[in-house]
Amino acid sequence: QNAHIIGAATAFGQPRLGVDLGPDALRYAGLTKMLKELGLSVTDKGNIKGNFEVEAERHNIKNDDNLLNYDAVKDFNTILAGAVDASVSNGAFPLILGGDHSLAIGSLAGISRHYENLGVIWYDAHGDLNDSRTSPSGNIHGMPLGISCGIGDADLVNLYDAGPKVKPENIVLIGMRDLDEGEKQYIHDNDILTFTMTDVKMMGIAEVMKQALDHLVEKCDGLHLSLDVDGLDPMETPGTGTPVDGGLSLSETQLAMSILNDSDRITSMDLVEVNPLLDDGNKTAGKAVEIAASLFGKKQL
Ligand code: DIR
Ligand code: MN
Ligand code: MN
Ligand code: MN
Repeated sequence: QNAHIIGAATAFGQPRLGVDLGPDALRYAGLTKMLKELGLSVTDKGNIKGNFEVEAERHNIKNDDNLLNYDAVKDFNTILAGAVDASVSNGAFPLILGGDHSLAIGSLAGISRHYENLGVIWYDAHGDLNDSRTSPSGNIHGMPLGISCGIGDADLVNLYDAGPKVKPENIVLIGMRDLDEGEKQYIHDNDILTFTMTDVKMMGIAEVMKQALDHLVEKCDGLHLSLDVDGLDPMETPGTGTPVDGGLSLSETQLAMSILNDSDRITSMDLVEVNPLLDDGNKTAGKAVEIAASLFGKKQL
């Protein structure tokens, strides 16, 4: 299998600079070497970058609809969608490195062209199902899954291809512990299969992953994993912009990833919200590389 590493070096979806350095932090933590040791052929497509002048000087401007860095997010994701689409067209597995989670607008837009029923596993402390009315922050990294389902700003919903990219019945949320009221309402109204941290602790992550796969494998023709490192506990992954206590451990996440590897069904991945400027050394990127290793088949014995 050929993996394409696509660096999505954006910080526009939230206010803190440094998450745009996440792709390079993951490279320095040994991502490519690890993937090659697992037998994959790897092509690093380099970084898609935001405009650094804008990032440093004009970062954090809101549009009339309270959306932060709206034009920058839209332009960035249009370019990213094209790169991801090209990788899938070439038969590669796109591994999209963040960057903040707003990049999933572009990754899902590029991928969804290739599937009728794209399944999405959203491994995160947050649902990322806000729109400009329900968002407490105006940060677009709290909205990409909602936008991909067709709610919110029309230009973002119709980015790259017109219309929604994902159906709510093809989504599974895992690790949830910081959902806004509007997001809870959307989850209930659309019956989205959701495993909160309480569910994970009650059932165990292995059972959660089994039920997640049972929900998706028959009806979905592709399975995208969108993994926000804040899904893990901040003791594991401190280098991230919106940490939430009470999260998944590295060992639970490794188990989750090896169950996904065993399923042989995952077709693309986002690995997002690593911010080396907030980190303890480069610890968070190191953990993220271990997570990717388990997804791509690293075994403990
Ligand atoms: C919050 C935080 N729900 C918001 N979202 C984050 O701003 O919409 N997502 N941090 O990863
Ligand atoms: Mn489609
Ligand atoms: Mn999150
Ligand atoms: Mn997220």
